[in-house]
Amino acid sequence: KSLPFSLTLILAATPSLGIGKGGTLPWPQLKKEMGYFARVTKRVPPRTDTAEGVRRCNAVIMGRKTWDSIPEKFRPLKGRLNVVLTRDSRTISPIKNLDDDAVEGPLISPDLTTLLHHLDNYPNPTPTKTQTQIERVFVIGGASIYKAALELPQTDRVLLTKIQKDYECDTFFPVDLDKEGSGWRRCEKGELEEWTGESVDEGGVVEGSVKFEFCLYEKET
Ligand code: FOL
Repeated sequence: KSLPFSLTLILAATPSLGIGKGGTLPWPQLKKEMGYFARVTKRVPPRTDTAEGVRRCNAVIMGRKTWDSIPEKFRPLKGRLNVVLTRDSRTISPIKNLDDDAVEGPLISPDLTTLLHHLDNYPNPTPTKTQTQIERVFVIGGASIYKAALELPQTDRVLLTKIQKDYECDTFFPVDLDKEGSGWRRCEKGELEEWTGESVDEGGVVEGSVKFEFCLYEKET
């Protein structure tokens, strides 16, 4: 991935910004919400300049606890380069070349800053087999990784799903994006649709007894 690049946070949160409980999501499975997450993180933007024959995919960056929270059958998350941040590199290898056959990984990195340096050097220290171009880079949690990412100038976008029901939580998103002076601006529906490639309902989505709304925020310049 070449400089400059940006980071997009993606999360779902309750009205009190709860994102987790006991190592998992606070709410019972929301299929439409999870489907949105999967589609948006997989979808690559329309091709502009890239040559034919270059594989393009997005990357998802997560902390080790978030990795653990993903059901084994779903990880690594398919069709995306998975990067797991952990300080415990004893069992796992350092970041490796992206031109492997299986793009998913996971790759391991000790922290976000180190990882971003590695991404800068992509693609292809040694151009061999299939070239892989990383398109969008998503930060998928949890709380400490969101917090670290929010402090970086590269982080300029947040895809927040507002779950309009309270659940007991023990983990929270660190910033209230709607607060005056937060430095974040909520985008119009059309901007969200254009960036994500999704079409969203103005009134939100209902799943069982739960209502939620897909939102996009951009950092104010
Ligand atoms: N962002 C949003 N909007 N919703 C979330 O639930 C969410 N979850 C995480 C990060 N950002 C999020 C972290 N937790 C899977 C499970 C937990 C998880 C993230 C992803 C997962 O299994 N994803 C599969 C979908 C499986 C399915 O279709 O049920 C995937 O392929 O993405």
